Order: sequence, then C-alpha cells, then structure tokens
Amino acid sequence: MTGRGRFITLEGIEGAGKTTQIEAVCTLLAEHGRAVVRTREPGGAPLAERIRALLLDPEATGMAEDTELLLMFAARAEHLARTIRPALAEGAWVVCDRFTDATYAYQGGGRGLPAARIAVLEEFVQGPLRPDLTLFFDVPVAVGLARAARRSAVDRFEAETIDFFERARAAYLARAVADPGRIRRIDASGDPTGVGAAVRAIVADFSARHPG
Ligand code: Z5A
Repeated sequence: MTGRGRFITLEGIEGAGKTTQIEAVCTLLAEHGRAVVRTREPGGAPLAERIRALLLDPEATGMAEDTELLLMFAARAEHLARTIRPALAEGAWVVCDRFTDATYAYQGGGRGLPAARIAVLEEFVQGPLRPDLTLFFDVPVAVGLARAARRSAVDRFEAETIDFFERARAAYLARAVADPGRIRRIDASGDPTGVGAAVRAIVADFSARHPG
C-alpha cells in the first residue's frame, strides 16, 4: 500500500514501448475517475531532471558504477519527496515510466552490481513504498534495439552492448517470476494496438479491484 493513491510503474528494456503506451494508461485511469499524475525516472522533479541529464549524457564516459547507482537513487529521493509522495497523499494515481525495477535490471543485471546493495538503498530511500502494479513490457533485445535505432540521438545507456540489454532483460524476467502479483509481464513484441489492448485489460482490472 502506498497511501491514498496508487502507484503504477512501466518497465522494460530500451524500445519496449513504455512511452508509447503510458498515455493510454493515464487516459483509461482518468476515465475511471482517477486524478492521475504522469511522471518518469530518472527525473520527474526539477532537480531530479538535472541528475537525469547527467546520467544520460553520452559524454559522461567512465562514470563509476556506484556513482551511477547513487545518482539514480539521489534522483529517486528527490522525485519521491517533490512529486510521488505528495501526489499519493492527495489521492492521485501516479503513473511512472520506470522506477526501482529498472535499477535492479540495469545497475544490477546490466552492470552486475549486487542486488543486496540495491536493496539497501531501496529501503533507505523508499522505506516501505513499492509500486502497487508494474507493467513489464517484454520484447526480445533485437526487437527493442531495432525500434530504438530509428531515433537519431543516442544516450549513455543506448550506447551499451547487446549483452548488457540481454542481462537487463533477464533481470526483469526474474523479478516478474518472483513477484507475479505486482509485476505483470506483457508480450510487447506485437503491434501497438495489440499491446495497448493487453495494457488496458490489466489496468482496467486493477482499477476495478481498487475502488474509491
Ligand atoms: N535507467 C537505469 O539505468 N536505472 C534506473 O533506475 C532507471 C533508468 C530509472 C532512461 O532512458 C534510461 O535510464 C534507460 C534506463 C536507465 N536507458 N535505457 N535503455 P529513457 O527514459 O530516455 O529511455 P527508455 O526508458 O529506455 O525509453 P525508450 O528507449 O524510448 O523505450 P520505450 O519508452 O519503452 O519505447 P517507446 O519510446 O515507446 O518506443 C520506441 C520506438 O518504438 C518508437 O519509435 C515507437 O514508435 C516504437 N514502438 C513502440 N511500440 C511499438 C510496437 N508495439 N511495435 C512497433 N514499434 C513500436
């Protein structure tokens, strides 16, 4: 439980289609009468967006893995304090493009940092707060990267190897298996219309089970 509102996160590797589907999630919740706050990580608050720029800067080469991990959680602390916790306290439903599952996937799976180290920071920064529902958009790495390659700009993560994204995907899949009540895996390899139908079914069911 997160307070009066509910906390929904969207996760997946590069090019999985989260950003494409997040608006539909927000629209559906609004149709159900929810006050909705859409946000993202890293970022989602003014100072957190400045940390995001540093984290994604392709010229920030050679950043130590622990520095990257701590910056993710520094941005998250700011995001929680300025955006997420106030919105939940007011009863809003917060819909967030990535959250701490991404840290387990990218810094844990991708970079190889120990999950126990991430868990310490998770507890420190979040206390008991966890997402109520996580939509995991699962695509083969080749599919996600081919979609993302259509964009011109490349950030610091997009420059990573295929093996890095394979490890991130494997970490997401393991978390989905370990916590199926919260993390709902969606086959995101199909066309946007079909993926959107699966998303709406899950979110509508979740909303119906959490009235008021
Ligand atoms: N990161 C981290 O390491 N640790 C953390 O704790 C957190 C984040 C919170 C944020 O980058 C980076 O931070 C991220 C992980 C790291 N880096 N990576 N990789 P971001 O927010 O800029 O990037 P992203 O979250 O990965 O977004 P993305 O690459 O845009 O992926 P997406 O949002 O899932 O995909 P999309 O923008 O919706 O779609 C990509 C393209 O595919 C686009 O042209 C769409 O039109 C197309 N698309 C979407 N869906 C479909 C379907 N179903 N079929 C065909 N084409 C589609």
